[in-house]
Amino acid sequence: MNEFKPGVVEIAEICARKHVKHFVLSPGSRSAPLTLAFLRHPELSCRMVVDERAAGFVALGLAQQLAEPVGLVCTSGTAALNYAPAVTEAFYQEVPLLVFTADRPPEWIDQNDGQTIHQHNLYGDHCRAFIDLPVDDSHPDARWQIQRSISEAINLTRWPVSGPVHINVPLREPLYPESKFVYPERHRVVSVAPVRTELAGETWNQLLEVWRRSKKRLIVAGLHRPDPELAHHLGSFAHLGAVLLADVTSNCHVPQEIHKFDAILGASPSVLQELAPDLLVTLGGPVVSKNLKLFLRKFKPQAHWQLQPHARCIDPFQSLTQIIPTSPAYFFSELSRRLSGEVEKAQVAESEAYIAGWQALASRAEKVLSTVLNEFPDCELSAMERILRHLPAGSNLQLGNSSIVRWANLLGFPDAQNCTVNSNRGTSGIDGTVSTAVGAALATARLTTLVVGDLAFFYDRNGLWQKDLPPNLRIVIFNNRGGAIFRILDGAKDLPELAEYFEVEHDLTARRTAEDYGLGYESCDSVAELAQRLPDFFAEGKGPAILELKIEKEMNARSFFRLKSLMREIR
Ligand SMILES: Cc1ncc(C[n+]2csc(CCOP(=O)(O)OP(=O)(O)O)c2C)c(N)n1
Repeated sequence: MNEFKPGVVEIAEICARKHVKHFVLSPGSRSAPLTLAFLRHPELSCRMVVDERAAGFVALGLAQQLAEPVGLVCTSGTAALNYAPAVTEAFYQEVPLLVFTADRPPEWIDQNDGQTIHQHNLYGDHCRAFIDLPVDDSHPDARWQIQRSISEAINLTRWPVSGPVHINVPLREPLYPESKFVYPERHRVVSVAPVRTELAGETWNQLLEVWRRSKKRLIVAGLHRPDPELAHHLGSFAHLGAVLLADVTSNCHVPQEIHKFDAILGASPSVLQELAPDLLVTLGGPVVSKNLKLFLRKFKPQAHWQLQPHARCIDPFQSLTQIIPTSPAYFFSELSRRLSGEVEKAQVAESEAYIAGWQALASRAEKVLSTVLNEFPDCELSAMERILRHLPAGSNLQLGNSSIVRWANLLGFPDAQNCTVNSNRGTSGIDGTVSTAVGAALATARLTTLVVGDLAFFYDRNGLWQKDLPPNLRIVIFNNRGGAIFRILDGAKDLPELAEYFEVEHDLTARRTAEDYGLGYESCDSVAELAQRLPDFFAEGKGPAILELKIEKEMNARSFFRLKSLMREIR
């Protein structure tokens, strides 16, 4: 047995046994035992990120891609507070994080000792669980408590709903070992057997009765991680007789989905009334489109089913009537199996008018978008359109808040592109965009492109402070010299304080940041030039690079209001 911190050494071993293999560490003395135990474990891979706020988001990006818990380790005090934004985002995005914060022993709290704060339940309700480990690990029972707590913490990052779990680790001096660690072999761990929830036949009968009775069936997919099984079952979507609206962050695209739905939903209330669903089925997390939220809140369905593995009433459209605690993949495969008989085919015919109505409007929305793109070749919508068009198939796209993700949602993806999309829409912060993209790029060999506004980029520059930036990372900055979103927000746009106190106008460029952190850098002044540069920018072997588009806020606002007025005329 290790004489030095045996409990901590066992924590590292249990993480390895339970497949928590990636750790993002930040420097500190109090956390040294944890840092060394993870670093020296032969099966664990560790990365050092100095700034804990950035570290938290790097871990989030890694966990998003890997779909497995990623560990974080920091020292005590304000270091731990700096994880709060990423922990909160992970909570709402349902991304598994295992957060270790080192702490002073409890008797030292409030004793004017350095980096000592109240760490009990530090992230409040934004964690799946908080676990305070015992300070002394010499007694076997204390270690039994530590061991089962770590198993439990890892289990809770995934089950029943993924998210962050906080483990606070009070540590006494000495903090630096004098001898090598000996990791216990094949340590006992507690695992949770995977389950697949299926609905009883009687429940299906009740659901199918509602399904058949409803003529206007609408399926809305919000933020969701890529799920090949779900994609496969949605592939047989055509015969369900329903309309699918897939948010840009849903990773749930099928050829039959209604493209440009965000633009359609900018139409006048008399047009939207025709689109009101009888039955709404939702899956995934938040949706980007404000038009969609307003539409569904105004034209409430008679029934609204949400597919989710827990009983909490998350009801953003104020219409929820039924939680269905199965996986979306199971739900759609079983639904299409049960609807594949002759009788149901007749039902499809009945809902055809509803589907055709959406499709007709989709082609009109397409024309509206083309008009704006032609009239305003140098707006951000146009820049986003070029990026989406040039994005290599199968690559990974990270979208910044707030106008950036909205432009992408308005445009949608060309069918065959098969890209994955992530955006921190759990809380829609601008505070971890760059770091999340760095984490995502580290986790995959696929090209990972972040498209981000200038404020969000400069806010989170520390995410680029890495020993080696991943070669597959590309960053396109729409630099409109401030937060242009405020110029298109009713209320904010006409304020005399707009430029200085909302947009926060500035003259920064990313050139020196690129130099500091070792990224390639190029800039351009027009969307046409951007489009010319994109093929080379996306080329393999180029290495991490920034492409900064300098663009006018005013042009953006004008194009947006033109789009808004044209959308209103869609009929
Ligand atoms: C951490 C955080 N602080 C403040 C905000 C409020 N906010 C939303 S968008 C935005 C401006 C973003 O500017 P930029 O990144 O340049 O994008 P643009 O508005 O130009 O699209 C701000 C400050 C936020 N979402 N998150």
